[in-house]
Amino acid sequence: MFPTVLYGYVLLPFQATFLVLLDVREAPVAICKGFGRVHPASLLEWGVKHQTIYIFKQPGIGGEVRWHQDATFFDSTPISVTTFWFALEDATLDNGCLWVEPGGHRGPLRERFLREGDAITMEKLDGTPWPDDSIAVPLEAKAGSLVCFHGLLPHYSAPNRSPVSRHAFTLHVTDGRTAYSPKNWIQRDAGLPVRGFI
Ligand SMILES: O=C(O)CCC(=O)C(=O)O
Ligand SMILES: [Fe+2]
Repeated sequence: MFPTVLYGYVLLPFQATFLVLLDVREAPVAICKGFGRVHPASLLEWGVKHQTIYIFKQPGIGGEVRWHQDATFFDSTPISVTTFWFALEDATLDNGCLWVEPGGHRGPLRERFLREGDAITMEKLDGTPWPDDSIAVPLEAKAGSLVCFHGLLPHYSAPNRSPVSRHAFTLHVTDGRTAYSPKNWIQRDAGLPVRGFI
């Protein structure tokens, strides 16, 4: 049941409070229009939110998030997941900001996380190695900034060994016109149906 604490994350069933606090309702729409990819028309119309997470990266103990692509966890046909990551506090090199591979969203999906009943597996799709850390670029972000990226973009974040926390709020959104895989980890039931922005 929600909320569930997972590796320093809290999965939130509702995010209206954050949307109001951050005044972000329009930002994702503008950005998705700009992407001009599978959902150019209107995120308000077509976007469906599958997961909202409050991420605590606490001072000194905040853990690493390894290289991954968000489409691994939010598969759809065609791939449409877009990540909206809001810095609730300044994210810096010291406290574990995001790192990404420039242009990496043009590469293949490497793996798919499958949930079938109680069984979870990672299906290998492509042998392309994760990028060398030396080519990654850091995305330092001031509190209140939005970092938005394609679901195929490889990204990671380093541990937080600093005395300063790095809290963030993230939305994973797919295009409601695509087929969301029934084997994705996050599934909604009638009691907690998937929702759009309106
Ligand atoms: O904030 C982080 O450390 C990782 C977040 C992430 O991978 C995501 O929001 O997709
Ligand atoms: Fe991610």
